Amino acid sequence: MCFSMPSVVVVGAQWGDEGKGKATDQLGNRVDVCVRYSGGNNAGHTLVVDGEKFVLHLLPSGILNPGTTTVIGNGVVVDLDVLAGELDVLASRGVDVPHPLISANAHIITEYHRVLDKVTERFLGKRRIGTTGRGVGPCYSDKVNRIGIRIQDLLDESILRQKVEAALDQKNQLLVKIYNRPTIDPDQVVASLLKHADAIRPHIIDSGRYVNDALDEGKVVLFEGAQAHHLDVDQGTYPYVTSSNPTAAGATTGGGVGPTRIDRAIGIAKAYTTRVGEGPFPTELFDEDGEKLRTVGGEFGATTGRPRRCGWFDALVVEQAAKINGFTDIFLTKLDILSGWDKIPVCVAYEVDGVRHDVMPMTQSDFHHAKPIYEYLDGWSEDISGARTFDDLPANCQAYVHRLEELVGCRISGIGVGPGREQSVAIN
Ligand code: 2SA
Ligand code: GDP
Ligand code: MG
Repeated sequence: MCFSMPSVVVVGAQWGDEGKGKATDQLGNRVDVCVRYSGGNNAGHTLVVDGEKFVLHLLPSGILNPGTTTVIGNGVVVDLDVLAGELDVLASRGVDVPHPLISANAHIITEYHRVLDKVTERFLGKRRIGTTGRGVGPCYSDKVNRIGIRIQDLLDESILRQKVEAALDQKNQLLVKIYNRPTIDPDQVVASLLKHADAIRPHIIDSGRYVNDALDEGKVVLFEGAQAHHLDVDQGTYPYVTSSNPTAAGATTGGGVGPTRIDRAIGIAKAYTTRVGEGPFPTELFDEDGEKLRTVGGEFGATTGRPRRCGWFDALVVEQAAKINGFTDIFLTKLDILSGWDKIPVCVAYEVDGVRHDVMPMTQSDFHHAKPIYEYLDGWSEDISGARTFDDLPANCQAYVHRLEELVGCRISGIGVGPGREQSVAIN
């Protein structure tokens, strides 16, 4: 991937797990500051460095690059136990990384958020969202309800206590009366948060000022998205979405910068499609092709281990993401997984109740009825994992990339041909 811009945002173009972690890590040696701007430890970002695999949930994916300072932005929700655990795991593997800087305004996921996430999903039954159960939705709800706990509250025990008590007032009634669960003790919650205060305190920053100052000094800043466009609470397949804004626009609110400060938006798109959790997915496969994609692609949740739903590339899904996020270019991942099919179907339109749609329909009802209309592209049999230039790719593989480019209306500037940091093809 060529990289000539001072600030860039990396956004998932489908329903997540496109390989954002790898792309972020790969850009790392040219990045001074890497900022996670949305989501929490629902994310699972996989990096493979010198054959060693790391799955990061909360730590920004730039953390393994020695020259990169990492920031957990104000738009992130932070589970302090998970943060400490991730740093411990890296240390136990002999990977010495500096503690990330953390926004004073980032919100904290507490025990009651985790409990509420799980009991709500159980309560919803067939109408469940299929969340990761990490407390992310309830934490963002409290943020919007103005009863959230923020990182800066760790600096003032009496404020922290008051806020936890206020937040638990209603929740304890809900837990007992609606969900038939025991109440949660505010003192215990406060103690579980305060045990992290000493470790966190030196790293708390005004992240908006920090990132803008870095840009003023000419530093290269990368904003790392979690989840993806179609899981965005505003732009995605609502209600089957996460509770934050993973889109490029989310990098402004969640990273604390104005829109004029981001020069480039890279969409990360998988060469086929996956989704984990509930919600519509027009190209989903229920046959042996779906099973083959899952097995060969290793499509299992990087956080929960859940099998991912698999299907063919849906050009309408990626075209929509490219348009709304203003992608300057796309990095196409996992093309190596498509070696070995005679024909590769690509969804080029939908049929909805007898009507053809060339772009994603406006309404949820139509999208739920969308049936894919496929174009069948010629496949290739060669193993492409060793390719490093576009010319190394078989002709049919090159044609697949060019056709996707045409369909989504955006330049493909790089291709992933394996999980390793070096397994990429840059296209100039
Ligand atoms: P939540 O937990 O409230 O954010 O769940 C709401 C929906 O968002 C989906 N979601 C994800 N989809 C893909 N990947 C995610 N991260 C993990 C991974 C997922 C895993 O990297 O594999 O391990 O299961 C992620 N996080 C949230 C979720 O499935 C719901 O549809
Ligand atoms: P993220 O959430 O977008 O960072 O993606 P995940 O880490 O959840 O899932 C992507 C998976 O694909 C991980 O196991 C990566 O190691 C792997 N991966 C990323 N890019 C490629 C690629 O180009 N080829 C192959 N074979 N695997 C890849
Ligand atoms: Mg993931």
